[in-house]
Amino acid sequence: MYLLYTHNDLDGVGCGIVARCAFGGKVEIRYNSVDGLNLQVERFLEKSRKKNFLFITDLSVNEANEHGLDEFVKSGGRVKLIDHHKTALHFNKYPWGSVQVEYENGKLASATSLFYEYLIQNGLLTPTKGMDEFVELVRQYDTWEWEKHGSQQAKRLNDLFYLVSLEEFEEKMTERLQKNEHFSFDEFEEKILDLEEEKIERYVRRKKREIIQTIIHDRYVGVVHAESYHSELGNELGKENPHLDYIAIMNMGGKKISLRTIHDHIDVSEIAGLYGGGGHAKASGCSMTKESYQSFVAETFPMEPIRADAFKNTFNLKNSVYGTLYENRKEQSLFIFPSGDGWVIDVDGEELNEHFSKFEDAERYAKRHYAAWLVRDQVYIGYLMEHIAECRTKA
Ligand SMILES: [Mn+2]
Repeated sequence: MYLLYTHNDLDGVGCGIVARCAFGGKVEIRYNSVDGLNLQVERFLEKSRKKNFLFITDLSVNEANEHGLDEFVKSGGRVKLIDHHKTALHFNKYPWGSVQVEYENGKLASATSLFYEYLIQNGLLTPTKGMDEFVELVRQYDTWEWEKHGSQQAKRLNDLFYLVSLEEFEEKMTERLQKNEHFSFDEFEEKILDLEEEKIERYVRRKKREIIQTIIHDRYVGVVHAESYHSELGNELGKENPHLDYIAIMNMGGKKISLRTIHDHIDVSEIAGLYGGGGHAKASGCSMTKESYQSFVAETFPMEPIRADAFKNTFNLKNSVYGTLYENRKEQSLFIFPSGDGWVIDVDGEELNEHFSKFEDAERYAKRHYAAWLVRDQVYIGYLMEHIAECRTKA
């Protein structure tokens, strides 16, 4: 009998699906949260079932279990831990550990792709085209590569995973991979995925109006409250507000915080680490502690959300030689205009000392320090008219 203890996300369940394809009913699969795995392994070690072969994928164990498993293997037990998180690399010192973050060609690995290859190499599974395609979609989703290559199929696979129950997903996909030559969605799935996409779009649009800008630990943060669609939100809000270092998503009911960034110079796993959490450089999370509640929730509660830039303008445009107008919640007017060989910012009639070589840098400054947004044409024209009038009176 085989046992598989794996993660309860798409990559973890992808491992479950290839295990089903390889072992059929001869594998017992347990899907775990990051915290749940250690309990599961403790129980396994208590029983110390040497007849079974234990696979652990997409997750790693704590120190006590690490030693426990090593003792178990030394006394004849069979274990294989396969993971792709860089925080698990130290398991490679054990003959039963196999952790690989990326392939030789520079592509990032996922637990499903590593486990699939392991099963093939050990003669436990015969690869098929359909399985290759499925595993690649899981890998692209889990490593964020789908974003770069715009692989909607990978994104939709993950959406579908959350639309049906975990058990149903495992069963359906296993059956499909065993039957069909190529991997694809059926007509009904395509339909519900289209509906889901529209729903996410509406949700994200609403959340764009709720984002609060603040500074925590010297980083500019966009704080938003949301129960679901964290990756879509983190991505969309991050792209819409590139002046923010990262986006923090509050799940009050679950008492959890998700952190997302689109920037390469920010590592949100370090920020999550400050509050006892962790994860990847671009996506991480932590529990909501008293301390993080204070900074992210209590202190931002009285603040007003920032507005999105006006997007239908024909006159008040970014990078304009006539100047570009911004405003903020304090009703300050920020006018960015070219001066000399660069750009300067005028705040309520006072020119700032800072000089910027690019418009984008000036705008970033205005958005970070003043939480400002691009105003509509109407406001811009009013501002210009007023200033012309002022010039006339002075003359
Ligand atoms: Mn993974």
